[in-house]
Amino acid sequence: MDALGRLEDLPQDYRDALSAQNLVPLWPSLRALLPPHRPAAQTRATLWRYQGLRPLLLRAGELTPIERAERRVLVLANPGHGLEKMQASPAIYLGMQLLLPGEWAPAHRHTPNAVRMVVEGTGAHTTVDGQKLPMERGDLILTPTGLWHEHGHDGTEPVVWLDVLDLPVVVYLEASYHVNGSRQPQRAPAPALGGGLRPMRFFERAAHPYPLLRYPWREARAALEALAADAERECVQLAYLNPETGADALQILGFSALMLRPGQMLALPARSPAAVFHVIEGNADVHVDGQADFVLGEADTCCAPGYTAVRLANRSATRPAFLFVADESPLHRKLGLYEER
Ligand code: GTQ
Repeated sequence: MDALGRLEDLPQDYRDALSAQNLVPLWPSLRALLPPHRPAAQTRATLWRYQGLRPLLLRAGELTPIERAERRVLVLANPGHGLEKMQASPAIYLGMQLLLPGEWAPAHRHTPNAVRMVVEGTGAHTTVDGQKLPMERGDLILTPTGLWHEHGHDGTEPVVWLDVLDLPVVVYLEASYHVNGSRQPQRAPAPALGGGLRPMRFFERAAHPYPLLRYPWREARAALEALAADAERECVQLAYLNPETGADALQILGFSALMLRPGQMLALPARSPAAVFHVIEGNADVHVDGQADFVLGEADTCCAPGYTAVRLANRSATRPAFLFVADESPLHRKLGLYEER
């Protein structure tokens, strides 16, 4: 088949006439828009080492008071997209946020959804929709779209957490905005949910579309260890779900916790969504097919583009490894684009 015509093949007066009427010929760009067999990804397999970013984040604590930052965050940006885009993948934004003892990150709400994965320190808390949620290492805390949230810190050491937002896709949709608010009145904590039981009153359905906002690591870790006791089970992984609906915890990005047994290797199929891996405990090797071999230590974070096979390995012979995984699969499934190869 003949190669498609190029822009340069067209006479300049014709190109100028098109531009003057905001028209563009398709054929010179057709192959770039619709490449053969697999997408052309800008997302590059990228590793962000905690030991590298931590001193810079603490220095931000000295350089910029919280009042001048609102959220003191260093963004984990993917160079394939350009650092200024501040995105890890097409739909995932990652940031490491620092809150120092006594600091207060004031209330706001915004259209993008956020989650926090607590990396280090104790004594901080996030108040989401009036519920004060303690932040302990490894906890996953949801800040769904539109809910008020503010962060405080009653402890004595710096607290750091990983923010995961669907910001890039919300920005792309020109739907990203925020509203500032004042300190939220605190409501009683949400009733405990467990074993499929929830307190109720006759004639009243829970109105809250997000009934569970905090997933304590203590519970997730114990559940992973219980799953791992079944030696037949190859993939020891738990999805963070909405306990009332059984759907993904949030609408756009998906979240899970994964355990690698000592010495375990786990081959993940190439899937259309991009994914992020963050080590909660232990060490993990992450091989991104044809792109990268990363060795992740505790609190390290990496991303892998979509349509790419990934191999995870725990080289420790004695210690399990625990990973937090964020991916774009809810979005891909809703759009009918989800694929496994
Ligand atoms: O903590 O509310 O990393 O609004 C980016 C935007 C964190 C937050 C981020 C935010 C927040």
